[in-house]
Order: sequence, then structure tokens, then C-alpha cells
Amino acid sequence: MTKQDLWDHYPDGLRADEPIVCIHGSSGTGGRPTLVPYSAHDVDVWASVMARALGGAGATRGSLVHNAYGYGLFTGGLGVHHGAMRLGATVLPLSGGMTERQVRMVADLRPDVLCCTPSYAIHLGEALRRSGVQASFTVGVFGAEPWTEGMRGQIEELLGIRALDIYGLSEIIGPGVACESLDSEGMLNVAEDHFLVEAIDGEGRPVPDGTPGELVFTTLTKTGMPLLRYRTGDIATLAPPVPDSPRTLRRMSKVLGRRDDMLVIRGVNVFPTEIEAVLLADERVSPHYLIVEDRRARPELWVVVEADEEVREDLTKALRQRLGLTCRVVATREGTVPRTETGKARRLVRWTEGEPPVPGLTPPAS
Ligand code: DLL
Repeated sequence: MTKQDLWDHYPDGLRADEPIVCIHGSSGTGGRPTLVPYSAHDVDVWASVMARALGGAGATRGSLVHNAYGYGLFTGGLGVHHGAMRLGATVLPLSGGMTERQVRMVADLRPDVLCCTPSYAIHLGEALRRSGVQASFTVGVFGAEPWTEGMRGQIEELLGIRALDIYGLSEIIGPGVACESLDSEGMLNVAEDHFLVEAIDGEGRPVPDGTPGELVFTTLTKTGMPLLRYRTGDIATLAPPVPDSPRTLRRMSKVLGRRDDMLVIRGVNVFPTEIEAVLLADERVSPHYLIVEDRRARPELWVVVEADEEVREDLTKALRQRLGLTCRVVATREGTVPRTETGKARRLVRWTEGEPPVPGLTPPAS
């Protein structure tokens, strides 16, 4: 099954004959929402996989969970909320945005667990630093958007924490489909007792462990809208559990890219996460960046960073080495790249006509 099946049966054609207690979904970047009906049993499963995810990150009944994922149709806010309550921790339901108030809560209540998107973790970390408030977190559980090891390093340094990755999608349950734990060696434990995972190639054949493939999930316990072999579009590798670990679940890597995010520029395949890895390896570059896929004439890739002009050449060289492609790097002033306070960061835009999406990009070469 694919997202197209959900759209074809929108809004509730795939709903099972079960009492539904809530509906969640995603707004959908293509403008078409995806809606997911949850039975009471589904919410129970969700709370339990999220409690497990938070527990694996070191949260306990004594924890105060600063939850800055958006509350609403989006599954981030309420997913963490259900899980933290199930664990017996205390949850602070801040939702996204209103950063000044979030800084105030950190100063006054000293929460120890931070849950939000990785881009918001940086935003909040910078705001804390600016206002002279010492961060109180020991661990953070970040997801809902792609992020790299480079970004992990930056967040860990900025906030003085362990930064763990959490993965999920509304169609399957929301956050909690898979989550890194303190002992999972950089990979995410898949909640396989509820969500059977496969990784497949472009022809739908299974790929061996360690080879990147598209993640496919089958829900084993859901009753509101069970899904069979649902293709996520997310590319990752799979691996067995850590040898001799008490955890018996299969693991997945960080998401390496999306099937439809793969850019093909003059015949070269590029995942935006590869670009991020190059950018964040350079300490002079701020974590706010934008990739612009220029499809006006001859396809070009622009990479807009906030940094001094002197890094431009170094980055161009490093990108050429890693991608085998010459990108047009633009170094701009701090604050030029749009920030997201709520929702997911927008790292990639397509430019097909008209004005450039950010200042500093030149008109097409004739
Ligand atoms: O983003 C659920 C979620 C909320 C996950 C909070 C983690 C934390 P959707 O809005 O339906 O659900 O978007 C799902 O987001 O198919 C991936 O492409 C992307 N995604 C989610 N988590 C990660 C992650 C939530 N850790 C889509 N790394 C998925 C990379 C992620 N991409």
C-alpha cells in the first residue's frame, strides 16, 4: 500500500468497522492531508510504544518531559504526551513556538527530557544561550524530520545532552514506530511486536541487512486502520539487535533520505542529508541552511548557508568531493534562511520559475 491508497479512499474509506476515539494525520507537503482514525486500542498501543521509547532514552517516573512537538492533528505532541503519562513521568505540554515562554519554563521548572524536532532543539538552544539560561536537560528525543550525525553533534554540544532519534509516521501510529535507546548503538529499535518492518528495493524485492532500502511496515495490532505492507518512501538500512543485548528488536538506521527527495542533478543522485553532512562538518557554518533545486533551465543545485564568504570555496570543494557534483554555494548573513518555530523544518525547495526563494541567488544563466 502507498499514500496514494489513502488518498484514493480519503477521508475514511480505509477505516475498519471499529469505534474511533480520535483522528490524527499530517497536513501533507503536497497539500493533500492524510487522515488516520485511531481506536481506543490503538491509542493504548501508541502510549505503550512511546513509553518504551522514552524509557529507553532514560526517562523515568521522576522525569519532567518538556514536550515542544506541536499538539494537534500532527502526531508529535500527543504521541509524546500519551507516552510520558503512561511511563508515569510528568509532561509539560508546551507545543511548538512561543520560544520565550519555553525558555522561561526551562529556567523555572528545570525539565530533564526534551522532545521536539531537531531543528527546534537548535532554535531553543540558541534562545537559551542568548538569554543566559542554563539548559537543564540530560537527554533529548528528536525526530519528525531528517537529521544527520553532524546535527546530532551540534545539538549535543549546544544543550549538553545525549541526543537520540525517534522515527514514526501518522499512517502507522505516529512517533514510536522506532526509537533510539541509550544502548542501541546509534540505531533505532523498531517496535516490531506491533509493526513488522521490511526494507525493499525499487522493484519491491527485500534488500539484505545493511543495504539501504525503502521501509515497509505492516501493523500487527492496530484496529482503527490496520495497514498491510505500507510503503513509507523513507530509505534506511536494517540490522539485527545488538548482540547479547537484552533488547530483542530489529533496528533501523537513521533515515538516509526519502524516495521522492532524491534529487537527480545532471544524472547524479543526491540525498539532501548528504549535503547536510558536508555542511555541518564545517564548524564555521550555522545549522540553518537551505537547498534549492533550480529547475528553471539547466538543473542546478544551490546551497544557501549562513557563514562568511570565505567558506564558500571550501564548501564547494567538499560538496564536489562527496557528491561528485558542483553545487552553487551562497554564503549569506545570519537570519537569512527562514526558521521554523513550529512544524517541520523546510530544508529543500524547488525553484521552477519567478523570484528566487531566498535573496542572493542570481537569475538564470542565459
Ligand atoms: O512526523 C511522526 C513523528 C512525530 C515522528 C514526532 C517522530 C517524532 P508524519 O507527520 O506523518 O509523522 O511524518 C512522517 O516524517 O515518513 C519521515 O519521512 C519523516 N520522519 C519522521 N521521523 C523521522 C526521523 C511524524 N526521525 C514522515 N528522521 C516520515 C527522518 C523522519 N525522517
